[in-house]
Amino acid sequence: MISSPESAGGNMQDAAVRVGDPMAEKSRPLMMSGIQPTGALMIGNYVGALKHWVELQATHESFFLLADLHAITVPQDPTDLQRRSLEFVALFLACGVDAERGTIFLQSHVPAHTQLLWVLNCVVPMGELQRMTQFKDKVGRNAANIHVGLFDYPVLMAADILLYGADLVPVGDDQKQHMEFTRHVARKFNGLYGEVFKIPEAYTPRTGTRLMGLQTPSVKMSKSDRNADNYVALLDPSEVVSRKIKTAVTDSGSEIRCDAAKPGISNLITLYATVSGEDVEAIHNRYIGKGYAEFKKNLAELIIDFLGPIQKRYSSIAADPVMLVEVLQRGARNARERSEDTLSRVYRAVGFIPDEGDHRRHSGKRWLSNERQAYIPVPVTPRALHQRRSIMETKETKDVTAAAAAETDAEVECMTDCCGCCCCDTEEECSMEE
Ligand code: AQP
Repeated sequence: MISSPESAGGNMQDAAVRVGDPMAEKSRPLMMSGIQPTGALMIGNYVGALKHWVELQATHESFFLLADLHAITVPQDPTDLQRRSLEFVALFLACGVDAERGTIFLQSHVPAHTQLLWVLNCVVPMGELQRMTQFKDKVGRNAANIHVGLFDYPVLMAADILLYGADLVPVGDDQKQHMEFTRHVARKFNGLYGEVFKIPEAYTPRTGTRLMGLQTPSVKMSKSDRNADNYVALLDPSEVVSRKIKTAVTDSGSEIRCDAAKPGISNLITLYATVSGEDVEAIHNRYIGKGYAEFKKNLAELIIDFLGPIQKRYSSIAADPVMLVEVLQRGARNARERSEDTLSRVYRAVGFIPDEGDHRRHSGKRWLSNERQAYIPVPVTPRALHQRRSIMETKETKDVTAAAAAETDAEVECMTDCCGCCCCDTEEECSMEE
């Protein structure tokens, strides 16, 4: 069975690191993940993200991002966006995310995200962004409203992750390409300016990481799908869940078996396996000789049983908006502290003069308006120096520039063909052009 809020509480009791011990927190690996406050938080988001947040918070220092800056890459009603942001925080807590142990925060409360975005924008070639699957997909869905924000989305996501020095990023299968892009941008920046960013790993367990639409199983289940029958929302009442599962698209025939030629029933079996924790093979065996109607009835019951405790906890948590705002304020303070540290290293690496706050952070001393104090040395590797010279196209580095251009072309080529050389560690891992 997928973790319920109760089982999440159990993990908390057993965990070796106790709340309120900041030094112990910082010695753990760091997990960073985010969700946009768009649409209705649904079971795909739980399976692809929240479930892992709850599991990993016991072993990782955790940053949970409510990506409201990302949310406005598609038009949002301002009142709805505010309401939904608080609703999502309440749902995170109801699902077992622990605001004492981890940091839950709003992206718009932490200016370093957009500040780093700008620096990374000056490193990322346009061509790489044009090839992003989600960009192409969203352009298809919002042909009348294609703007720079939508295009730049993966760079902001890279900034979100790199600011916190994340070791691990739990994402659904749909976000693997953006994760690979983030790793690529980090390597590129480090190559140019020195080892500033940690290279994060995506965390995407194999089973059930991409649920598909109930009515359109060829398209991934999405929380802002215009057709609400395509997903099961975490707050759907029981009768709505029953109806959505009952009317979910199945395929011709009656066999309950995963098959590439039967995306409808395969998706429902994946959903069943994820919610029950059972093997797909065990489900196949149990339903031999049984029909779609019985299978769907059992699946609906399973989901209703799973959602029940979450909805109950949500009702009491959502009744206390003051507490929710406090969670976000505390989260913003933590996130600002951590992210400003990285941003100041980035700024120094690219050659910006440190400001007063930056100076204090690095030397612990009071800022004096003395020019010498402004120049905090930037650690530079010979390789970074070499690459930067090649970009600046000085006379003596003309040949180097040509070599770097050829390398960039090869890199772009690699992304086009998705061959698993420069933009990925292994061919299997490469998802730049899924
Ligand atoms: N169908 C899915 N199956 C598994 N995991 C999924 N996720 C989303 N859909 C599925 C995971 O949930 C998190 C939500 O990320 P997001 O809000 O940043 O945006 P998204 O990936 O674009 O998710 P949606 O649900 O499709 O949102 P809308 O419709 O608003 O764009 C991510 O970890 C994602 O992998």
